[in-house]
Amino acid sequence: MSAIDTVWEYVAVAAAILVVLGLLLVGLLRGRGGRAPDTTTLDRPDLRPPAADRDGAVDTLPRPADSPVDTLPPVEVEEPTDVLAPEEPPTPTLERPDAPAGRLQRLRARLARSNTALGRGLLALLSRGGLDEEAWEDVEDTLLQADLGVEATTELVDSLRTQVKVDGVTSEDEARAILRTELLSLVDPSMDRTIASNRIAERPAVILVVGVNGTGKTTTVGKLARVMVAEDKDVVLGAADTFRAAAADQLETWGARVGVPTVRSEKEGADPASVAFDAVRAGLEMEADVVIVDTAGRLHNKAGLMDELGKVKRVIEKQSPVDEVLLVLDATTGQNGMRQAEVFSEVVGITGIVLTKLDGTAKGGIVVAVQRKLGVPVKLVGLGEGPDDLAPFDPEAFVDAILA
Ligand SMILES: Nc1nc2c(ncn2[C@@H]2O[C@H](COP(=O)(O)OP(=O)(O)O)[C@@H](O)[C@H]2O)c(=O)[nH]1
Ligand SMILES: [Mg+2]
Repeated sequence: MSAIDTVWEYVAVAAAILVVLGLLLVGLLRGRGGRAPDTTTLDRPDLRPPAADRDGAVDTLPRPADSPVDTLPPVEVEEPTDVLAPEEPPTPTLERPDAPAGRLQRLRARLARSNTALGRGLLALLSRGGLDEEAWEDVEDTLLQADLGVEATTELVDSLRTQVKVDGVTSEDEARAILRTELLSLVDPSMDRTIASNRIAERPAVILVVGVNGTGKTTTVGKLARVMVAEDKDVVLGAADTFRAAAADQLETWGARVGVPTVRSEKEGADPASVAFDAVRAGLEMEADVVIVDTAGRLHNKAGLMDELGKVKRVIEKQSPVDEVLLVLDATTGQNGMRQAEVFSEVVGITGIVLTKLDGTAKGGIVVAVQRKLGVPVKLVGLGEGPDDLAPFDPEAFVDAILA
């Protein structure tokens, strides 16, 4: 065989290899193009917990692994692990709320910050000793600015004047001691601030939460559910603010985080009274410890308010008494909030006040003013937007925070 022949043989073999490679490549590309549509019909694993899981409350849980599946480019069937691997395990982990007992301590600094204006101002004035008329007027102004109200301010100033005259106050410590006693008696530690949250005669306690829009009702219901979960109570929430679907979603999210079911209507504008009724019935059936019902606050006049809240309460009472009606008030709204409080208390009997946003105001005096006006105690205070920023109101801790 000549050298030329050998070269031709090599060329022929190389050409054959090239042809085979080319065919393989075409086949591969075809296969890819042809099979790609199949991949979009790949069954996505159902990541949601079983439907039986509490009225779909879990639907609103954040699902961090959601996006990879939807945005992945088509992938060959041969490599399904790429599609399935990034998913989270299906069971959501529930949060463990802080125990309420330790909270006021933790939140004290925050409360103190907002009220230093009041405490510092008063202490500075009083410890000067030998106050003249002008200085007493300053004391009065400081108290009025803190929303203590005219009546309580007059009482407090009269009493302080007497004591300063009798005892003679020259140091900040003496001033603090007198102020502490006086403020504490104004806040009235003798009031019963417990909240109905235990089963009563074989049925859950029922709490109705009312107040004007934006005061913090839904947030408070969510935080309160956490307080009760931390105390090992079985809680059911009722989303009777049916005006916007978002309101029920908001409540449901709060509940889902701590494994508390929310009874709601999927229909915007559903009858709030019937949602409240269903929530209480669910609480009875589930043998819950407490049912907390959130309401709407969009009511513009007293007649509308009376109609809606009155009906919610009456309809609930067809199957269970309402044990607690909590009025939520925004501490930053001052005298405006006081007027709202009066209207609400005329429409439904209020058993307790929740004062929210106390972290954002130096007007802590509103505690005293609103208790006097309505004759019911402040039971809870909101001290921030965090999930555990709700504390049982403790008069001594409150006064100490003001004078810190
Ligand atoms: N800083 C602060 N914000 C609060 C507090 N309570 C509620 N909020 C905020 O007030 C706004 C209105 O609350 P929401 O519960 O929706 O009010 P609702 O309309 O009465 O149900 C939200 O942005 C809350 O985060 C609080 O104690 N402190
Ligand atoms: Mg709300």
